[in-house]
Amino acid sequence: MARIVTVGIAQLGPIRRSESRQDVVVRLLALMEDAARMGADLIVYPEAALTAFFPHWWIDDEAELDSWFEREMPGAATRPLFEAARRLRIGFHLGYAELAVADGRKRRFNTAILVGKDGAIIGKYRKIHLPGYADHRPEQPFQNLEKRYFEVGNLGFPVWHAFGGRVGVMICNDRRWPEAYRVMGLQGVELVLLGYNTPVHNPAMPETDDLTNFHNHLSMQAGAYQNATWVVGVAKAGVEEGVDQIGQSCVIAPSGEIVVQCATLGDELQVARCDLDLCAAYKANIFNFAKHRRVEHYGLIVERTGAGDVLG
Ligand code: CDT
Repeated sequence: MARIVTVGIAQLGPIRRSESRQDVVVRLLALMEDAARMGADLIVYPEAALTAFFPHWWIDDEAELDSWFEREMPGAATRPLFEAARRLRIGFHLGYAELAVADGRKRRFNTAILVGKDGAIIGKYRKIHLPGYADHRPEQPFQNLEKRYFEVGNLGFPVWHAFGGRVGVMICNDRRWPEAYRVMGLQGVELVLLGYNTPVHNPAMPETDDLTNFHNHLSMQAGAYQNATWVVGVAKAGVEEGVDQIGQSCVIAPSGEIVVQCATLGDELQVARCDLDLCAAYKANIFNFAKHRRVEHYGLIVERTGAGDVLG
């Protein structure tokens, strides 16, 4: 019997700097209600889905910086999402900026969680590949300060048993790195979820601006095919506080083909029926890692990840 997971991709349009968490959650809930009506098992929201993407501007004041982060999950503003998930029997993926306090020290991460149909958190991922820089570059039209505001994630690339399959989470820039998919592929991943905030313009490499949409799909389609997995990529799109961000949210099959894609740059829901069993033929044949990978000939030092023996 086919293992179908019906996935809703909940693309968001821009979020204003002044928009409250409560107002954003109203938008997220409207998309969740629609997704549930359309039979979705799971709805996927973008990276940093609760606020405008604040790494695009310089913040000096620590209290102001803290105000962009969630100290608890669920918190007062996000609890309605967890309650609705339980009521509607729908899981969700949510990206947010996380402020954790450990040994009296503040730690900031770019985080995403996977929540089950019972409203309980299944797992958490903290972004590993942080783009940009930590210094102020006021000459640029906008900043890319993830290296200033976030620590590198410390949870590896976990894959969880969920929604009848093996589900992994990465965040935005991770999708450009083949090893992010491969570490999950080696754990048998069947469904990769990711959100992104991707400006059309790259101030460091403006000559590639025309290729931003192409590189988005190129990275995710290659990751899906080469690791025999579904990939779900969801954007925060449109012009947000002067930064023009791409859309193109989509669901990609293990064949590498896009099966569903958003058509706008605003809040938009699309739904795809993902048959996890489609992964099996690719995993058993062209990308049968145990049979065909030849790591011992690659000349690499390969490390264990802590998530199990990923070379198994
Ligand atoms: N949020 C995030 O990671 N954005 C980056 C922008 C990089 S600029 C090329 C991304 O990889 O989409």
